[in-house]
Amino acid sequence: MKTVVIGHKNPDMDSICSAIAYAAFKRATGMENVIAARCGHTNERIDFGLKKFGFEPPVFVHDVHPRVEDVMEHEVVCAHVNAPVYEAMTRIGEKRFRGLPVVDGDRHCVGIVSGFKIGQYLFPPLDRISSTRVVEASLTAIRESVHGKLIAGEDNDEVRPHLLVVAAMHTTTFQKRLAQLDAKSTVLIVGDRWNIQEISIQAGVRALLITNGAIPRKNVVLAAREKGVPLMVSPHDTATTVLLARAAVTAGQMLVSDFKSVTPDLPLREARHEVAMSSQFAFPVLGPDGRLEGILSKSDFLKDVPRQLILMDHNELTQAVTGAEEVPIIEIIDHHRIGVAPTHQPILFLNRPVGSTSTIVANCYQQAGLPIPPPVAGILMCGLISDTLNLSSPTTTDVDRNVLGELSKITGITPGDLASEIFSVGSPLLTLSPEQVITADCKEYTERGARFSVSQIEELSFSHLHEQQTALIGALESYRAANNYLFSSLLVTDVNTQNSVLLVRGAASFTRLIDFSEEGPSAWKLDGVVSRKKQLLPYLTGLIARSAL
Ligand SMILES: [Mn+2]
Repeated sequence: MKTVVIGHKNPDMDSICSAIAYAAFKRATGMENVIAARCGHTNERIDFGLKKFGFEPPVFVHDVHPRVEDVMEHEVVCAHVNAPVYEAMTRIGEKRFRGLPVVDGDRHCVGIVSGFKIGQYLFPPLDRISSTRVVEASLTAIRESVHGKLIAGEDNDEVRPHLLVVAAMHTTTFQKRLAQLDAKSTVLIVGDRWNIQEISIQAGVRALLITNGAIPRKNVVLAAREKGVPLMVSPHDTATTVLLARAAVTAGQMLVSDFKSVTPDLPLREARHEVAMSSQFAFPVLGPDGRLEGILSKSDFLKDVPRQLILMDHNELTQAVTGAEEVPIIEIIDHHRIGVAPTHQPILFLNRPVGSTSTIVANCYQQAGLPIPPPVAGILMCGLISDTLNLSSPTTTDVDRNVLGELSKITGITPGDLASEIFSVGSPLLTLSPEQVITADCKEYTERGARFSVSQIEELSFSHLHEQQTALIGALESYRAANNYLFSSLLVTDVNTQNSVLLVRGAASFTRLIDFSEEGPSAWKLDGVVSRKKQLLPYLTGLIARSAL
């Protein structure tokens, strides 16, 4: 049973980091075969956090619907296309199968050997009953099939029709009979009847097969050598020898090549439909290269899917990995509103109104009395800092503060330092051009006939603002001019300190009214202002009203 610990779709830092850490926690508590997974792509910031503490992004799992490979038989009993059908029949008998897939040297499936087809070969309809005397196989295959020993002459691998003739008659009758046969294709099967043996050697039969383990006389052996007639001895009685000789045909001759196959990744739901519509007894499971990877039988649908889920940082199925509704969910660790679907079994559902799921995972370690390994503590810090904007978001609780303090002790890393590292990665100021920074989140407004724009970006510090400030102001001026605005502005918010810097380019009649303290040319410090809608816009519209007076 594999346990997949997985966060929500469109993963954020918290859902990725908490999944990795919780999988580590479950392993530490003794659970086996636990993996962390994700069902969406990571971003630059997440990759940075993982790499900093030595983790790879978790396995990408886009769909957990039960698939053919989950229940198919992996250890496939199959027959080689050139193997004697007797061998295939033996395996079918041993395993109580109804047939076997047949493969070539590259393990490509060429068909299915069917018990029914073999039955028809051994017991053909009455109008074709004479065909039971013919076996299309090599002499070597016939000898091996009857467990025979070569006494004289040579093995021969040429596959061709051989006529099985049993000499169970008087010598003179036999001579007459032999004269009517094509000696060159006759395999003569006889017991210790030395005169019959000599006659057939002289007639130049294709091979002489002596039954009951009877050791041929010297003169017979010599004659066979002289005439180049292969002389074989079967340990079985005549009736058994004939039967086994017939089974010397290859599996390849007894196969149904018009068969239905399935692929390992086919959803089980679709496979069930296909199987129900077919009379085939089993379905070879073929990989993309056509090689045999498994076999699917109808009884496989009764098996349990060997996979279960632990949902991290979400509990609503709409946010969960595709197919989650068809797989057992054994645990949910979350800090969101509750919208979980009813479950069949009682499960562990840990939902705490704290700032991050990473906080809850840290609590799990603490409650179990297990030490948090420093790399795990590191990514838990990443998840916690990222979800709570380094404890500044209104969702932050004392639990988060305490946990972050503990994690910081374990890693020896100051939360503030880690926060600035995390938020400087993939920050708009570092990854976007000044023109892109202006337009990434830009809103246009009209007030008293004046049009203007207010853009906003969020950073975790102003450390990258100062070096970009001149370029940003230049970009604002171009943007304002191109759109003929009264002014264009950019609010750069430090989500860590909850302060902003406002850059404005526009008519002097407007900008001279701005009464915040200046932070260089065309820049002002707006301490405590983070909301464009609730804080900045009322201020700006107030200035417009005053400038019009
Ligand atoms: Mn979260």
